[in-house]
Amino acid sequence: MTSDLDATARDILRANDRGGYTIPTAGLYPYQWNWDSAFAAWGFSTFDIDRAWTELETLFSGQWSNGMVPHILFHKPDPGYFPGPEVWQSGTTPPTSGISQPPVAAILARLIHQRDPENSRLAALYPKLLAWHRWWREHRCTHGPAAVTHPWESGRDNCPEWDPGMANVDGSNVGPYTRRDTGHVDPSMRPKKEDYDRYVAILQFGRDHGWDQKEIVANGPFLMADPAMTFILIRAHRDLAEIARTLGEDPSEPESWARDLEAALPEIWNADLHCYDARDLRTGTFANTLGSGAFLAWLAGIENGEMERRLMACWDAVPYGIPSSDPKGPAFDPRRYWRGPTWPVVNALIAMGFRDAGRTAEERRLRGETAALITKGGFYEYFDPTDGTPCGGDTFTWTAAIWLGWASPSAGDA
Ligand code: 2M8
Repeated sequence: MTSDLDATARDILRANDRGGYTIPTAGLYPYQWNWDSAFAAWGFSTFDIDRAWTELETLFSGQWSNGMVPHILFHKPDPGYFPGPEVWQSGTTPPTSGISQPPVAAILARLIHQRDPENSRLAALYPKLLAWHRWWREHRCTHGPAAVTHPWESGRDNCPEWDPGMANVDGSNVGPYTRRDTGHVDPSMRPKKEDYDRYVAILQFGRDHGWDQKEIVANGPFLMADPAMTFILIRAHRDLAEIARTLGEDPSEPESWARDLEAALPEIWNADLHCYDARDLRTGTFANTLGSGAFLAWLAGIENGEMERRLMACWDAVPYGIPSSDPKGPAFDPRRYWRGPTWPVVNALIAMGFRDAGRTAEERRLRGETAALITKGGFYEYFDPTDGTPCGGDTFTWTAAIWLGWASPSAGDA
């Protein structure tokens, strides 16, 4: 069964296609973003499988020689976004940012390959995926759990989990700059100026050290263990191992990386919070805040009763989707970006965990709530989980993609 909304979602992907890559939404995000692009590929795979593979191939065209796949690829100059290529100074072709983003590509490439098992394009991507996952292992998992060196690397830019690490970043000397995001959407839905000053300060440290990964991890202004990144990596390493098996390659390396991350989970278990929690690796302090990071435990197949009671209470506190921070917590801000809103894209990842664990009721509930948001509000970037108000950018690529791949009735139960 297809619907008008399926047609609209396909139109959004086509309209945001810039020729081999898809921008998240015109105006606000005019370049190729890493995890947005992997979701775009999944969306394309429902109606144009060749275009899906091309999306992933273009993403990997930005891979650095050290294996990192950057969080933004600046294929064509666009003055509408800050910070652009002249600020990051990657020195690469195409110019890119200097940090990465959640490695969901292997998770989604596996799903795309299941739709197109005879296609050899996955085989060509495999060594690139493996090199990227090795980069995560060598440069972000040095302390046990996966760490991020910039809030933008997490993809959950201003979530409350980063507050303790950000408090120690000096943003007072970054010099003048002009934000562009607040010209595209309501500023009350965006990170604040003090956040941006610090984002720029962390960027400047990396750039001024030639994006030397060892230096950034050892002495950079921000280093926090991220439950979300840890869970995403566990899942992505396992899916990469499955891809390896399918291709007749040796799966042992990604399998061992997944096991090592699982063994490190006690380091991010916050017993007072009854959940996994972000932790400042410079000070050892927990964020003491329940956020999307904790919910992604389900994506990695991690379960325990104590955590589950806590997470379900948090979800039950709002009618629409999983909130990006605890609705009863002091930081909850239902329309300010990653400080409370529900994100269809995160809901889709959590639902993959539900589905794999045979938790049909939870998967259906989350799918139904996400579908209701999109049906009523449109293909927005994210939504207020208390009343469903659409927020941020409109005609958003990853919302259209997860509609086609998961939330639409036409995607089915399988
Ligand atoms: C948001 O992040 C960018 C910086 O990378 C921004 O606000 O300028 C986040 O929601 C991120 O997860 C997403 O990939 C990006 C594009 O949709 O926007």
